[in-house]
Amino acid sequence: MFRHGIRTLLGVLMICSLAALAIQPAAAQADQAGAQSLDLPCATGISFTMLGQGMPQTAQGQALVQLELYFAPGGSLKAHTHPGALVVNVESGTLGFTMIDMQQGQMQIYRKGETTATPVTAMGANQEITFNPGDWFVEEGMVHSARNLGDTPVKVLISGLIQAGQPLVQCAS
Ligand SMILES: [Cu+2]
Repeated sequence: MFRHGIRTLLGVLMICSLAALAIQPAAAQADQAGAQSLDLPCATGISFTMLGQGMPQTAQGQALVQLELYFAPGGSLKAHTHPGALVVNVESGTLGFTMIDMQQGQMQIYRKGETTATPVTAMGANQEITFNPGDWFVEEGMVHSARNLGDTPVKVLISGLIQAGQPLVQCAS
């Protein structure tokens, strides 16, 4: 009788844990499996997976890189720069992006399905821009910050041409 009670309890626990797995966002969990966490003073809740990299002969001293970057809910990258130009494509979640100092850089923004860039003059410094899946942008040289605005993970696909041997993300002091 007692043993039967324990078996029933175990059965209930197993069903509960299966149900818990079923309600998790399966795609986001699977994509981030094996991701490396980005350990920098300006990074909170950020991880990444390197997808590929190479050294183009036509761009001496530059490395061509491709990676996926993940922002956990509440995750952010405070003021930082990159040592080159990046194309950033939002694959899932809602990303907030703030230009802090644009003096030496460039930024081009394309909304999902659009073939012409949104004029950057419409965006002031320290004004947060929202990006949704399908939106993409080119960023180069400026100081900026980014954060997850939603309660699901943000996944971005990044292709970059950066100075070889330099860290991809550099915290701005
Ligand atoms: Cu950045």
